[in-house]
Parts: sequence; C-alpha cells; structure tokens
Amino acid sequence: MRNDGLLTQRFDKVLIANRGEIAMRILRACHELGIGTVAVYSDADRNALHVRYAHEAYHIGSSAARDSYLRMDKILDVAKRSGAGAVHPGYGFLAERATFAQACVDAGIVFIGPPANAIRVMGDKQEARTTVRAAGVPVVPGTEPGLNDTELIAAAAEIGYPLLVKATAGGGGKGMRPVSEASQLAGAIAAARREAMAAFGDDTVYLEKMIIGARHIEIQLLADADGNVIYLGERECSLQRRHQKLIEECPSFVVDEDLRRRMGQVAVAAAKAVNYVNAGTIEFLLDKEKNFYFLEMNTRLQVEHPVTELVTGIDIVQEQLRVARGRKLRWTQADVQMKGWAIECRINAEDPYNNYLPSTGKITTTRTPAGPGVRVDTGVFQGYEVTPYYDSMISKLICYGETRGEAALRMRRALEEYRIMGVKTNIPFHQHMMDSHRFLTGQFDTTFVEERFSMNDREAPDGLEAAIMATLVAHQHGQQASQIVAPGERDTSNWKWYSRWERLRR
Ligand code: MV4
Repeated sequence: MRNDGLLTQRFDKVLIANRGEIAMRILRACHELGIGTVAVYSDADRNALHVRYAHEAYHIGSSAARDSYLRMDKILDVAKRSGAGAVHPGYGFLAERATFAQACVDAGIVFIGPPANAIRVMGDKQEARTTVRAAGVPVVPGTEPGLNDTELIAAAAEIGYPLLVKATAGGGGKGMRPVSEASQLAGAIAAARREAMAAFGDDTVYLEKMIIGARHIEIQLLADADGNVIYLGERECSLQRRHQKLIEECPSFVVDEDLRRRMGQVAVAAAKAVNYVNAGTIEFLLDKEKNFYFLEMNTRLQVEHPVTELVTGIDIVQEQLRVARGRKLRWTQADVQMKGWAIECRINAEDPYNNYLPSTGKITTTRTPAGPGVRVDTGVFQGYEVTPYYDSMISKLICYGETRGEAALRMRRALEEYRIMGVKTNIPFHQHMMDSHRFLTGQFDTTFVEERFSMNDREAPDGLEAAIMATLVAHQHGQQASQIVAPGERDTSNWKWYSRWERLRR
C-alpha cells in the first residue's frame, strides 16, 4: 500500500457499489475479463437489472440512498462476506469520498479508483487550484486560500467584475454565487458562507473571475500505478441545464489538434501533481478566444465516458480494472487515435414540457433503438418501476458516425425509434435539439439550453431544413456543418444547399 492510500493487487471478484446503467456497465466489463461480480441493492432495487446480471447479490438496506448505497459499513461488510477483492464505486454515491477509498484500502480491498489522497486534494477546490497551478496548469484568476472577508473584498477589486463566490467544499456548480458589482459582494460572501455551512459543514469560500460565454470542455485521462498518464481527447459538455449535462460529444466542434494536445498535456500535468491513478477527468472552461482554464477534476468514471470509448476504441472500464490490478496501461499517448464522432443523449424520466419535473411510475412498454452506430446503456426494462429515490437518468443513447453530421442524423433516427411508455421522458427535448440549427451547426455554449432553447418555440421550417441539409451535405464532404452554414447565415442559403444536396444524392 502506498502512503497516499492506493492499493493495487490481483482480484477475482468485484463488488459494484452502485445501481442502474453504470452498475450494468461495470458488470459487463468484469464479465468480459472473467472477473466475478457482487451486486448490492436497496428495497427499491429488488427487481433491478444489476441484481439479476451479477453472480451474487446482497440486500443492503431501505430505498433511501443514505440507508443503502451510501452505507460504507454495509458495503464493506458485504465485500468481506462475499470475498470480493475490490470495490468499484461507479459515479455518484461513494465514488468521490476519500474516507471510503481509504476504508477499502485499510480493509485490504482494492478501491477501483484513485488514491484516497488524490480524491481529498481534488475535493478541496482551493487546494486543487493551488496544486495544479504549481504544476503549470492555467487556472481562472482568483483568490489564495486563507483569506478573511476583508481580504476577500480587497482582492475582488483586483480581480474585477463580474466574479463568482465559490465554496471550497463545493463543486459541480454547488455553492456558487455570481456577483456583478462591488456593492453586492459582502452580502454574497455572507450568503455563500451560510449556504456552504449548511450544505458541506464548511463555510470556506473563495473568489474567481467569471468567464462569460465559455464552453465546458473536459479531458479524459487514464493513469497507471507506475506513473504513466495518457489523455483520451476531449468531450464537449456545454449542453446542460442547472449543472445537469444533457448531451455530450467527442470530439468537440471547437477543439483542433493543436488545442487538444495543449489541453491534454496540461491535464496530464494536473493528474501527475496529485499522483493520480485510474480513470479521471479534468474540466476546463474554454473561452471565446480559446483560452482554457482548469475548473476541477472529477476523480471518478463519468456518465459520459462512452463517447470517448467509441471515438478512441478504448474500453475505459476494462482499463480501470486492469490498472487497479497493478497492470501497466496498454497504450502510450502515440497509440491513442481518435476516429469519427460520438454523441450521447441522457434519457431522463422527466417532463421537458413541464419544467423538467421528474416522472415516476412503471415502464409499461419500451422499445430500444439499435442498428449501425447505436449504443444504449440502460438499467431499465419493461415492467421496471421508476421511483423517486434516485436520479432520473434511466438510459444513455450514444450514436457514432464517421462525421458529426452522421452521428447527429443517426441520433435523430434512433430517437425516433425509441419508445418508453408509462413515464414521461426527455426524448422530445433531444428530438427538438437534433432539430436545432444552433446544435447542428455547433454554435452553443453553457448558457444555450437555459437561455436560448425552448421546447415551445419551433424553429422556422426553412431554417431547420437548411441546417439539416447543411449537415447532410457536410457529411458527404467530410466537413462540419459550420463550414457550410456560417454563423448568422441562418436562413439565407437554404435553397442553395438544398439543390446541392439534391445533386449529391443523385
Ligand atoms: C465557472 C464559470 C465561469 N467562471 N467559473 C459550474 C460547475 C462548476 N464545475 C464550475 N462552474 C462554473 N464555473 C468561473 N470562474 C461557469 C461555470 C458554469 C458552468 C461550467 C461548466 C458547465 C456548465 C456551467 C453552467 C453554469 C456555470
């Protein structure tokens, strides 16, 4: 065991401390490698898919997560009773709890994730900033740790407005407050402290200059226990609502080879600064001038990992299992080649026509899309009961194509095939997005869904037709639609492109 809380050793049985589609994803990777699997489940999950697919399954408590999937003691007890040599935490629940990672290691059980210390450092957003900055990673201009209110207010004048008050213990958008002018600052700091104390039991806050109109781009990393770290390109994650991502893609429309290399090398440096091992992700903000800034590191497998898998051909979960067993990465940076384009739509049980209100009930019928370039990662089936206990994501629809246009057109086709009856889903949201001129031409940032996209307004049919035609034409040429429909050109050239498409089709 390393003194930073990492244990790697061979294991033949893995306990999956999670549920839903990600539990299924991890089970499948284990089974492909001939590794035994142990599921844990709550009352609400007695009939869940992961319980049926695992070699063994143990009940760990009632439906509320704090009584089951968050119970470290019960999960470690099942690991010991079942003889599991490792625990995979998936995402959410215990995935980013340094104390859980350490407790596994202390019990002689491999935690399939980073060393406990890397989780701890990256979980403290100020310590993360100072640690990666020392390794040469660009961070957003902001305050140093350890400042009192008077010092924060003095520092704000240097940083300038607008700025953000962020909770040190926050992350993922939790505990963040925008401030547009000096007169609001003291009140915002006080409010942010109260909120942070209530949410995290820690009222430490810091200030950062607000980067406006940025894209959210993240770099996927893989690292082994010998200190080898590689990047698997970027993901475009700007399409989100209230810090919940809805659509992700790999690669990003705005990242060229040079920018990818620079962001990748910086991300590798950030991981090395905390002796990172296993799969991880560095989140960046990319501004309009293509400056990029470190935001935070996600020290876990992410929901959107499949888009990277399809474009790089690397099975990230298999690789997590291998490096947790102490094996070296099977790839060097030079081996990583990106080919084609992948788009993921998160299918949530929620009503996009009613403020995305979560929807519960029994799935009476479901028909899952399939065919060329279509992958569906799901934990649900006909007869499954969607309960209010866990998050509303029930499936991920991932489409792959040679170009972005082909992936988007496949997504339109697959969404049309998809049927989920009995609960409301956000499939209409995704269909509407696949009809959006701005989506098809790659012109969006993190504010797009909340500020410029509405389920109620229909795009002018000719504008839409132009965008779809441009997407198709671009695909024929191996180009991006934006190279054909320039920003602002919206509906001037539709007939021109239509006739071009007609010619190409013949
Ligand atoms: C920011 C920012 C602008 N400027 N920091 C939100 C999630 C958390 N990881 C950090 N977040 C942001 N930090 C500075 N200095 C804007 C966001 C942000 C955001 C970031 C990524 C994806 C979506 C977002 C939506 C709103 C705000």
